[in-house]
Amino acid sequence: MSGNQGKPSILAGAGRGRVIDDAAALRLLEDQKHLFADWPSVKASLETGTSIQGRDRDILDALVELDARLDLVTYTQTAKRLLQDATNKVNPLEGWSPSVPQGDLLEAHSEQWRAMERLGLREVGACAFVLVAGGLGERLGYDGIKVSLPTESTTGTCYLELYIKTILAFERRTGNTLPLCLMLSKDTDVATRSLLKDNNNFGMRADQISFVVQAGVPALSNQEAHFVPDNNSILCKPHGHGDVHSLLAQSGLPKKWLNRGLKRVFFFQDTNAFALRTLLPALGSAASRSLDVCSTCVERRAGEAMGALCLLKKGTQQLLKNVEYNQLEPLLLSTTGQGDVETPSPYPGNTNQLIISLSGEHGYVATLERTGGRVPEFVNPKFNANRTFKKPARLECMMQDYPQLLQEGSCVGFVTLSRRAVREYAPVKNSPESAIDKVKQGLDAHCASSGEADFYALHGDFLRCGRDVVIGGKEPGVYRGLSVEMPPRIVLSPSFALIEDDIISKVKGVTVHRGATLIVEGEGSVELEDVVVEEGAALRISTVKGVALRVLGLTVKNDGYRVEAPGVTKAEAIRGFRIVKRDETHLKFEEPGSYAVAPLDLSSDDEEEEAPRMSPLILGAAAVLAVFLMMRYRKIS
Ligand code: UGB
Repeated sequence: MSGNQGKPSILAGAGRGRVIDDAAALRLLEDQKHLFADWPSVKASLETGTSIQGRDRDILDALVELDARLDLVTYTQTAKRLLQDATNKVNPLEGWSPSVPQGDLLEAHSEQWRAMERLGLREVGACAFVLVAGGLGERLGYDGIKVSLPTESTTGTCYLELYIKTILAFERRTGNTLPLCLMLSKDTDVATRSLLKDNNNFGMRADQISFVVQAGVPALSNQEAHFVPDNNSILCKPHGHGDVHSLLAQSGLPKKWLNRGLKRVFFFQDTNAFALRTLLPALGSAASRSLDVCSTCVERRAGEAMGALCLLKKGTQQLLKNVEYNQLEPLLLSTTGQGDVETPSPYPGNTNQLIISLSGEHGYVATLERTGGRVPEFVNPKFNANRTFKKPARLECMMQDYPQLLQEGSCVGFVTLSRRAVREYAPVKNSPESAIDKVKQGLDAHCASSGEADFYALHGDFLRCGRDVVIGGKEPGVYRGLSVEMPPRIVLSPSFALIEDDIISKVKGVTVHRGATLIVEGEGSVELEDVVVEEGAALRISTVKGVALRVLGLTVKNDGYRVEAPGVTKAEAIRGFRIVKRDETHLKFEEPGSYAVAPLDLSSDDEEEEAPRMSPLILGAAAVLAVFLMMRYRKIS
């Protein structure tokens, strides 16, 4: 893998008065002579050590900067070899035969799932978090940074806020301050840092958050690995999320985390709102099996843009590997004669959420020290009919190829998470147009509107862990041409509940009808008993730290929130709708203390009396006071 490990560039001083006589340097520049407006003059300046000016000098400077960072000789050698293979349709996994690996399978709502959640909650206090967020949302058709996208439009909480709020909830449950590292790129760096700054890091301390920034690698226009001029410089493209390992190795952060007693690192991606919710059962599974690396998987569909975990064998060699979605078909065709055609696929689907142990001989720290975190590279050129490139390619690498750096004796595994109501994985990757194509192929849409519907479906299914919970039906809708069934819009903050046990202990007899909205937000502890949110109505419960609230026997009827045509924001445009608050019942508690909401239903059977009725709420408030006084009396007594 490329990387110059800080060695000076063999091109240093080129065009600036230094004689370049290093054969490798001259060959490298000769190979890229198409970049220069006047190669003969450049060549002369290299041989004589004269300085040149203008664009060609800028190109030389750009090559020097790239070589100092990447070692361009190795980069172009690797590129030529891989591009040759790609052009000749050589299957990089030639000779490897795939079989279905054995791993843990956890079903939501099962005792085994809850047991793993409990263990995960104990272990999460020793976890560091790494979010790879360097990718731009090209496929999504969204020009902003993906982590600023709302996970749902009811509260508008964006991905980065949700991730940070969940880590802070882990902290409150474990008492440990936990680090978050973001891998950014030149495309996402500035915007992500200002999103955090503008929102006061969403409540996280600044010293908890660190950044590593990936730089691009030269784009390649053909199989000779010719670079592409870009004005007075060289066109670079992202090198892939695999950079995270070499950048963390250079940062020294993993060692610091290990020295302060942390045990594992959790790697996750930018637009899967379920990522940190699925962490706990997966972490329990990884810890219970002392895995050095654990991949989190879900059931996979044929042809899905999701890698598949395969146990690959070649002679005596054996490897548990994520076979990426562009490689799976040729591998299966060449070995089983059948392509990637089965749904569900026998091979677990890689959600690219990795749990890696920090310590030990096969731990992350030792492995990074030994390998520099340089995971294998690949190329994925797109060809025209005449085998020329449709668009420039580049060397890429993937974070899930980290296990290939491990040595004999390491323990690599996976856990498949399954939930009947909704798949434990709802990335937002596709524009509405490409989502429509995916659905036509029988695949999940994985776009903003379906991601939002899945979010509500998961929270509704989570709420069902409580006794006698009823979640109303879905409302069909068509958004930007895509049919999406919208469940009741339930948003449960991570501090309300993290694991099924939390719901079981806090929720009983709750009904959220079709088209209704239930929001439980804030850091207080909330219990719900016999609460009904009528069709289309909205109940919002907001508490601050130190609030203990019981909501008892409450029926909510109001105009609620409505799904309406999108407004002007890009986030609404890619969704095809917006949510508008018409009315809500908002129980807001901003002072620490114990509270209960229990409206007395004075509506007696003899309705015809038409007695002047005091609004239930006033009565309710009186009840609150009464209960409050009683509890204070009890507390005092
Ligand atoms: N990313 C970076 O930070 N830097 C980069 O250079 C590129 C990406 P994509 P991809 O979710 O189902 C992955 O583009 O790579 C970040 C797995 O490989 O969304 O096509 C980017 O910001 C695949 O096996 O996905 O596919 C984002 O957070 C499967 O798991 C993340 O990397 C697939 O994700 C992923 O980038 C999936």
